[in-house]
Amino acid sequence: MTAGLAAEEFQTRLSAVADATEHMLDALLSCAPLPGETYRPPRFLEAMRYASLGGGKRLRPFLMIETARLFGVEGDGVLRAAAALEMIHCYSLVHDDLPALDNDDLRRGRPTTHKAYDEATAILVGDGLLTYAFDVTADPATHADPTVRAALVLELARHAGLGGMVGGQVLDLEAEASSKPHTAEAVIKLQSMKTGALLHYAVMAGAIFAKADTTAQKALSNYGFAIGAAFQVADDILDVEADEEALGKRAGKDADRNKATLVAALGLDGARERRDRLAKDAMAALDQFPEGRKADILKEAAHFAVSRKS
Ligand code: GRG
Repeated sequence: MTAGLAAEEFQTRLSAVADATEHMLDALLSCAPLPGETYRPPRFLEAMRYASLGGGKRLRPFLMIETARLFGVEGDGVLRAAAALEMIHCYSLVHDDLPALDNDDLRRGRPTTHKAYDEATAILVGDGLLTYAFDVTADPATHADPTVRAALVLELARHAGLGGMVGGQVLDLEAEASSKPHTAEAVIKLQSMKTGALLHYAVMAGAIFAKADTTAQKALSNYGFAIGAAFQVADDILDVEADEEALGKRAGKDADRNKATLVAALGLDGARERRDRLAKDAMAALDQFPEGRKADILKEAAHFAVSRKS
């Protein structure tokens, strides 16, 4: 496959996965209560839908779905697991935008959830999405094998919680409040948790879902770590280089807030160099997959993670 063809196929697949994720989220966030639920409060459901529908690149669902597809596994089950992951991602964005955290007015080119509704609703929207993500992942409709479902739930909790995304957010807040300069080592660690953990889970969940063997899981884990790190350095660089309209959120805010970024720790050129090296590492981790196993599309995802404009 030529590089140009892979890029074109990547865009087609990304947009197909984004549409499928949108439809799955739309169906999951319908007003009909599930067995065991009592009632879904309409205004609150509308706010949960506002926070999760109609925007976003859907890169995490894409990585999960395409990783499972490497092993010939596709369908509604993996799409449900992917939509659940997107719910966790959307919850993190809603909470991250709150006045107590980043205090942002704009997300995905629209008012943030607490601006469109109110703060209490936005906090509860995050809680609702977080909880529902585990419901959807653990539901037998997601995978027939209970050991796979249990493994997905465990990995999701480990990547999203205390020692993963939430822990990374805590380190980020501590770094922001500190007057000491941010070392590259500290920034790399916090970014691997805050942003990298969900991207790593996306890849690992695809492998777990498809019951990939240990060697394949190891290679995919290396890919997941590298693409997660590359994605966040690219984000640090975009915050400096991109304009707000393209970003769909406020630009230049990292420097204003003494954020622990790799641009601050390494300078713009150093951050660019690291970004490009990580993208190469991510692609190299996939070299062990034979031709025809569709690894090219995941390689292209690494390229996208570092060349995107938003
Ligand atoms: C429990 C208070 C509380 C917080 C939850 C807020 C939080 C933990 C974690 C923050 C995680 C976070 C917002 C990391 C930033 C990651 C990042 C670069 C997000 C943007 O991802 P994209 O570009 O966004 O994939 P789209 O809009 O395309 O989905």
